[in-house]
Amino acid sequence: MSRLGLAAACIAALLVTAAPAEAKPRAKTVRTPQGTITRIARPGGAMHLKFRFGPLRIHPGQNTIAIAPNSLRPPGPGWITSFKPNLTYMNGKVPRVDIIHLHHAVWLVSKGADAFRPTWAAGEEKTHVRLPKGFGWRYDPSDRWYLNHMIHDLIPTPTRVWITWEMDFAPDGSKAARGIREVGTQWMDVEGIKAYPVFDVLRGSGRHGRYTFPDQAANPYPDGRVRNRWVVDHDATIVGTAGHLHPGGLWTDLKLTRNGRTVELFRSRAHYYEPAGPVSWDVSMTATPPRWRVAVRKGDVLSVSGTYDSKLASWYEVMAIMPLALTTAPAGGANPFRTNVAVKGVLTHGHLPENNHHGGRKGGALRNPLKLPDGPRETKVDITRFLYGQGDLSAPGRAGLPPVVAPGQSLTFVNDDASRDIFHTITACRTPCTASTGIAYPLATGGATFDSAELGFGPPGFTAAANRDTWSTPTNLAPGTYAFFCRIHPFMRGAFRVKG
Ligand SMILES: [Cu+2]
Repeated sequence: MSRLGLAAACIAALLVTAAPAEAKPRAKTVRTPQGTITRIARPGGAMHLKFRFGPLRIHPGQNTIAIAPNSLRPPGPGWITSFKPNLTYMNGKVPRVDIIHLHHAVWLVSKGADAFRPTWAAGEEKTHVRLPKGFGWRYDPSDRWYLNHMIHDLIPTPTRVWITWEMDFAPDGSKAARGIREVGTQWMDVEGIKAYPVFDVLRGSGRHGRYTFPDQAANPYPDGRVRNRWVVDHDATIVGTAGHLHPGGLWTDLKLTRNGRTVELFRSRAHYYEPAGPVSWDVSMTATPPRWRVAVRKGDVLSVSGTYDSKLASWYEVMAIMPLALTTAPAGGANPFRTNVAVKGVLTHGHLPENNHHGGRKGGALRNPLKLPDGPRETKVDITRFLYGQGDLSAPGRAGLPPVVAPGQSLTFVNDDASRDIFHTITACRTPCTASTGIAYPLATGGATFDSAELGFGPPGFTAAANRDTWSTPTNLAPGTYAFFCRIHPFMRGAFRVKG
């Protein structure tokens, strides 16, 4: 989900929940086996809640998904009015995004006998959600909460982290809770509700350097079930939304179709602070402004799409999600066929310091594969302990020379680290692919477009793993030297050569 940015709404923003409150004497922290809960009193009997879930043990190079019951919740029945996720080390410091990456966390809530529904979510864009004044998500102590999280370690070093989130909360009976109208999260995702809802964007696909899923996909839903739509089942008001994308993502769109007419409701744009453009997590999404309300009717069809850059690079395993905050309480709302509701959104945060390491600097220690002599003729390369067994650009001597295959032949990579739940990829990168690693480098920019997917194993449909540990290079590559990297551990670089 990216992570996933999200759950709907607006942001009056960062200022509202900023740090000074911590110094107030009325903050009270409770420790539990699952983490800590800090309660800070606010006017009108409201409270600001801070949760730290963990500590979570992060294994070397992990990119796995976990799901666990979540007992870190408000102290009693009431209303949740904002949500702000993050990730920290044990000392409270936020990890650099090129080292530890919050791929996603999704807060799943079940009420009574209902199924678990995704209600809030976080991705590396860390969208801060604040419902418009007067609305809240209902919390009851009988609700069950689960947390689905995917934390990605980009280096071979283990560590420990907390997943953190902050909520503003109005307990029942408090002045702050008076008149609050209930909202629910309607999850809108181009891939529907899945544990790992991803698609690929290949360089050169789409039109004019942009690709929209599912609109421009040849066969977006092979099983025939259209997943990016929801038929509204009761008259309601949408009070907010914001999109979630991965690097390369430009915007998500929310549209409504009624009686054969379709209208845009909102475009959530990715605003990149990244100097290299739309290529990294140095980004913030726009959310709907606080007064935005759209009335929808039973039978309306809502749909979402995600538009990505397809000029700069290929983008693998990306997402496009756009949860809505929806209420069935009287809340008015514009008729989108009479009023243009697709207004400009509001950024949810500025540049974050954890995104300061962009990479791409030349002159590092890696060997330039274009200048290296031929390595041995090989049919197979093992990947062991974060090292491509032949042709790794960090390897000295003969081991670092690019293995050679004849035109029409292929080279097979085997990920021996898969047995330790470490996934690797072989992803084409423009040669020489030797610049420094950061959030914006390397990218999938090879002259040839190839990608192995994540070699490794996991419960099918639940993880990023391809459920195989081998991959063979395409047999149609022209003679030349091909550089590649691992998308999961981008410091890993290698090369091979096609030569008669
Ligand atoms: Cu790797």
